[in-house]
This record gives sequence, C-alpha cells and structure tokens, in this order.
Amino acid sequence: MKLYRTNRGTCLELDSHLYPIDTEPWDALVTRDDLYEYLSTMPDRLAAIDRNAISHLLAPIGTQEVWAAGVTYFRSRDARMQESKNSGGGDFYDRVYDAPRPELFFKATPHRVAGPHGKVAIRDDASWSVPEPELALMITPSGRIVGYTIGNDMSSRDIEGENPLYLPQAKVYDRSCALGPSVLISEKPMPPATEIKLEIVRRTKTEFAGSTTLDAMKRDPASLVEYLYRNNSFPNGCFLLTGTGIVPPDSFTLEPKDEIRITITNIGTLVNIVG
Ligand code: DO4
Ligand code: MG
Repeated sequence: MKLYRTNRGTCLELDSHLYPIDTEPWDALVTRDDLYEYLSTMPDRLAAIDRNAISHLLAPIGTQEVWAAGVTYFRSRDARMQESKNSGGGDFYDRVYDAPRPELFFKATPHRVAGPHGKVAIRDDASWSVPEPELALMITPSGRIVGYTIGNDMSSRDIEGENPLYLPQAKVYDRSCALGPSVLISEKPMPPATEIKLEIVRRTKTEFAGSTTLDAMKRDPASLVEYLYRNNSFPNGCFLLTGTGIVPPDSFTLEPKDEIRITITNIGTLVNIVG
C-alpha cells in the first residue's frame, strides 16, 4: 500500500488501483498511529481513478521536519574518516560508529525538499558534492514508524571534511534534500534484504552506480527514532533519513544536469536533476 502526494491531492495505491483521498489533509493523515488499518479499509468507500488523471508527483511531505542519522554504515564511516583526515576530525566518525548514541542532525524544512523529478542543488561554495541515497522513515508524533520513502541527503564533502563543525552548512541549504516518489505504508519493518541502489547519469552515460542492502546498516531504525524523540517533540510527525551506505569514489563530484536515480525495493525510484 502506497501513499502519493500529487497535483490531484493525496492518492492511495492499493492492489494496482489508485484512489484519491480528499477526506483530510496530508498532515492529519500521516499523524495517525493507525494509518495502515485506516487506509486498508478506505477503498471500500472510494472510487478508483485513472492513472492519467495524475500529471505529476509532489514530495510526500506536509509541514514535517526532516532529520537525518549519520555514520550508520561502515562505508560512510570510512568515507568520512578519509575526507576529514587532514582536519583531524576522522576520529569522531570512528567513535560515533561504535557509540551507543547515534549521530542525528537536522536536515531540512519542507521548503528545502525537492519532489520526484524536481531539481536538487549543489552549493555554489562547494567543490565536492554527492547525493546520499537513504531509506527515510515516516514517523508519527508518538514516535511510531508508519511508512517508508526514499531520501536523498545531498552533501558537500569538502565543507564537512574541512571541519566537522561545518556539518550544518554541508547538509542544510535550499533543495539539499529530496523525498519520494511514494510512501510505502507498512506495519512491519522493511526486510533486511531490501536493496538501495544509486545511479548517476551524466549525458546519457552512467557515471556511477552502486548498491547496498539494509542489513548492512549498523543501527536499528527503531533505536534511531527512540534517540530522536528524547526530549524532542514533533506535533505533525517527522521524516528521518537513516544514513547512507553508498558513497561514490573520492574522484567523483556532482555536476549540473546530472540525473540522480535512487531505487529502494518496494518503494520505487526517486529521480532528480542537479540544477
Ligand atoms: O557525519 C556526517 C554525516 C553522515 C551522513 O549523512 C551519512 O552517513 O549518511
Ligand atoms: Mg547522509
């Protein structure tokens, strides 16, 4: 079962049919702890619409904040230690990878988030930029994970590598995040074999491709949520990106017009253009 935000409002996909949900706003819907059960019975009361009625998809976000976890995969720990070795920051990444407390940081407000086929940005003052393909959790105000989508945690590696204290500048700027295309609504955690794939296409040629699976993640999503919600409230819920396990080689940096394609099993493919 998948939720979409579209030019025609919120739509539910169930058993290959698409149903418009005009009954309540996005925020009211995604704050429900019983979202799965609630949506499961909806088709009994709704008429399916033709897919052609949808001309484009929007980022599946209302007023939620987007947060992110870092260094949750060995590949990310490794890449960060490398990029910050000259600034003396490398040790921090190693320590957080093994510490009970995860790295959690604020990533984006809704206006900084691009939707499917929207433009994501590289900073004008950065020289080394990468996308970070991540599983994103959709979490209710009470801390329940009710859905999963794809997140792109766009990052400026040179800025973060210069000094770990520059992390907010490396991570938070206009169109530094993308979400979509759908939110998979599920009562169960995503299976460990779930694959995350990244492909970066430059002028029709694949410039980089990589993949990982969720079982390579060091942390349990529920424990990331537990830390995030400690002394921290989210009246309309929030999204939490769970970290990247795919980092292109150090010789790679994004360029304008690159197409970033992130695929996660059972969620879909999030496509964005650098621009
Ligand atoms: O420690 C910096 C950020 C790490 C991150 O965004 C990731 O591992 O995905
Ligand atoms: Mg990240």
